[in-house]
Amino acid sequence: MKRKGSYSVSRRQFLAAAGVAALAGSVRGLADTDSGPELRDPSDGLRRPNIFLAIADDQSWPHAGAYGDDAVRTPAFDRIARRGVLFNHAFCPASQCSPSRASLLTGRNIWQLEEAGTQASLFPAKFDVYTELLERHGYHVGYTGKPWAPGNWRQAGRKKNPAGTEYNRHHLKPPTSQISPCDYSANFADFLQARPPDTPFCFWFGCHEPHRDYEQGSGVRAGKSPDTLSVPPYYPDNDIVREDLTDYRLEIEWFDRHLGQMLRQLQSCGELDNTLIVVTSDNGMPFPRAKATLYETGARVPLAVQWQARIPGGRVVNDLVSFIDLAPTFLEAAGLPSQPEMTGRSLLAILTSDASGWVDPSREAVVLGKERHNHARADNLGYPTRAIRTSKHLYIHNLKPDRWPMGDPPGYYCHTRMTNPTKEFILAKQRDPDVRQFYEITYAKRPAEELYDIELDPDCLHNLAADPDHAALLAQLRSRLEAILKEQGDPRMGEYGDIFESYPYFGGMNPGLGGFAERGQYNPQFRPPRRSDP
Ligand SMILES: [Ca+2]
Repeated sequence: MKRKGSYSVSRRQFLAAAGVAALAGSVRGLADTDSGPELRDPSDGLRRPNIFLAIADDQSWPHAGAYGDDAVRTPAFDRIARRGVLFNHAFCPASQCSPSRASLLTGRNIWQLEEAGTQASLFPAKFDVYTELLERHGYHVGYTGKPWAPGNWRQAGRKKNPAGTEYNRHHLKPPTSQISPCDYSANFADFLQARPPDTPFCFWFGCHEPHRDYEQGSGVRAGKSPDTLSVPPYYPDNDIVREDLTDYRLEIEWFDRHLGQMLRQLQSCGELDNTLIVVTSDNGMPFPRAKATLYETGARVPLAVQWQARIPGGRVVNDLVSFIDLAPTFLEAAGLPSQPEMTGRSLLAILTSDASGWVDPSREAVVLGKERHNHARADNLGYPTRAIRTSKHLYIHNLKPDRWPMGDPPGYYCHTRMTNPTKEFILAKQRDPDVRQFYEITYAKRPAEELYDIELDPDCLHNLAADPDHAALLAQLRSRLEAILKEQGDPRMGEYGDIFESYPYFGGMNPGLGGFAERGQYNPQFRPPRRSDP
């Protein structure tokens, strides 16, 4: 076996992590010839792997070619899925940018992250992140595009963004007025050039797309057809919505194009084989009943993982996995000890097996949650909610059902003030009898409990919580969720759950909502009493 580079992982650790499956993966990788030049001999595998995370901003499952969506072209994602493992049931713990990214970085759920469990707040320095743990163990760590954001890490006592050192120097002329000018792949080249010799790297490609705004009509102007996509049943099927969904897909394609360029860069510098590549999205699409909800389009995200030197490819895995599993996976792959404060469990055993389908029987449920998103209600209140998603059902507990789920009318600013034609159409026509049903399911108030049969009702349209035939199941999922939350120390299960409402918000404040609206300040009304208080 040829070897090169530094060998920081012991042979024992390597064998434990990879097993005989590694060889099978290498052979399959070399046999796959769809990407040009022959890959280099991966038998130098005792080096610590590079860790490469590509994270889109607001892309739902199943909006990628590998999942069967013919209306979006994602050749780079699809290639990773073919050469690695495609996860069918991957979930972000919170359907929001910064809490979801904080969970990914720490391996903890949002109710275990204090301020960082809410959108655009602080990221307390006491929470270890995998990037810094790898950096302390000799990794070269950096990011391009969108890191942990939005939020304030400086005021929380951190010296740099939790995603690593910034590489955002290069810009290009983007194909639309609303796509970021960040030249992600040129910045990745910068990062690779800055790497000391024989040093493994950990890179975060945080694409700004397909987050809103979109240049309206850009998808059609780029040659995409709005006629082939399927419109979710909770939106009216009309030209406005189809155009919006087409513009969204164009931005997914921009993400994929840069991903493809970075894979070629990895290949040309000889690092493709020994890089653990993870491609996903921080939360679902920025549309009604998707982002900032715990329904399938909000919390279920694409996930494909490739590590040519170790992972047998060409597999589809149905286990339910969460972002909190990624940090433990990265640490184990790098040969670092597991961190007891991380709640997630490493996926490495699944990845290095040669199994498909449901691989680990214990992975049959994930828990999800959400606290405040944007400034969208009086007193800057959130819409706290928790959920458990099993292989068959989704149970959602809305903790404050008296509040408006997507923000107070008339603005419903949970989805910010950005241009959102689908939202604007539904709100403008909400009294129209043909549109009312869509308003009811996207913006109206929700009951305290929701229960959906995902196999029969993947769009989560038929709430079974009040159905007597499902009463036993409802009670079972309710108590199971509560037990997990209590075990994980969720403040919402205790006396001072409203502490989440006190956390500062550093995003834009919306005028006219009333009550507390101080940007970046704690709301004293919801701070729990100090221990010394009577
Ligand atoms: Ca996002």
